Amino acid sequence: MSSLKKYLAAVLIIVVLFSLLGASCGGSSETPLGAFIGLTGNISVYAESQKKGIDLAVEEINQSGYLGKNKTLKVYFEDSGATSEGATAAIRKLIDRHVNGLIGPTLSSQAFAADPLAQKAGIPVIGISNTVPNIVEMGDYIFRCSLPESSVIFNTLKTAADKYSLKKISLLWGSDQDLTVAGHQAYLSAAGWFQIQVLDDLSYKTGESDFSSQLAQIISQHPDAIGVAALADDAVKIVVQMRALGYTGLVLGSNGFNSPVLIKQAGKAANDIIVGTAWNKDLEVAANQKFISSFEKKYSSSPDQFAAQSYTAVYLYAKALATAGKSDSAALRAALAGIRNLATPLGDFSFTDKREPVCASAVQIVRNGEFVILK
Ligand code: 1QQ
Repeated sequence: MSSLKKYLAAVLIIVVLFSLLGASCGGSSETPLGAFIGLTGNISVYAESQKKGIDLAVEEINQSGYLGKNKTLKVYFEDSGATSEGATAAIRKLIDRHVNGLIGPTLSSQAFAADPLAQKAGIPVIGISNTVPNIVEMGDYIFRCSLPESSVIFNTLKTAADKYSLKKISLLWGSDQDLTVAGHQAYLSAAGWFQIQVLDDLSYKTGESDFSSQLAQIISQHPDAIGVAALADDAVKIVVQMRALGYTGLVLGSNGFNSPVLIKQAGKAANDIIVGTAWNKDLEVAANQKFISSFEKKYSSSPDQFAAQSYTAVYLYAKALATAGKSDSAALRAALAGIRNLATPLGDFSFTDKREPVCASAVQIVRNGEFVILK
């Protein structure tokens, strides 16, 4: 080898060594995460907010140097639509991309189909709007920061019953979706617990758009409130039709009601809807007030529960990355499982030993086109 070649080879080796050393000693690194949410279809009202919450959190974390010098996050998005097949296709793409952590999916029914793939791949997944029982039980890589309907609806009925002396209610629910079946089940058990009589217990199927026969039957029995387990698009039709039939009383909602889009689309018919939530703008903690003002600044609109939960999920990953000091999926999983009392827009957030969320919750009522806390 000529001395020039030797010299060039030596320079090359030194450059490679320095770059390797740089990467392992605080050089720049970007942790890839994946979000699979229903950006199209009838659940896009939720997923659009979820995407905004994620984008805002990523921007804040990367700009503030939260993860340390030159360490950043990137979230890849895959649209799941509203189906289980869509969710499994979307999660597969993200697993193939070798993301270190996952966020989503929007619906519980999608989580039942897709989360086992994350478990099998050994990649943690945080549900941001899955409220049906038995989600996290599918495996130790599965977490959620969304409160289960069983506890939220229990609180909703208790708060409403105390405030309005409810003695008898009727229920209307979607019989072919996991979350509406779970919402119905939660209302039945809570009503049993508080000794509230259930007069009519009627269901509908996805795709139905005329609810007048069920509603006429329910209204004829004069319940003190009507409990409805439905996604926002059905919920809008149901409340508009019940008001058109002359019902002016209380409506008890479920997690699908937690979108301001429902209030916008149902207009005056939405007044006196009561719904339990994991997040409210009036939660007076610093992390929430900061979230609300940054959100309003970035998007010129107000956040909702779905944005607050997705934003929180990104911070949960950031906290886990900062604690673990490494970004492989197993280390992330372990660090997530150890999170206790993290200040978030959902209040002080912890995971239980079973990877369920512990955070604030509230019961809201729609007054003059706005969710306000029911006291
Ligand atoms: C679930 C839900 C939905 C309302 C989220 C959009 O709570 O599927 O569990």
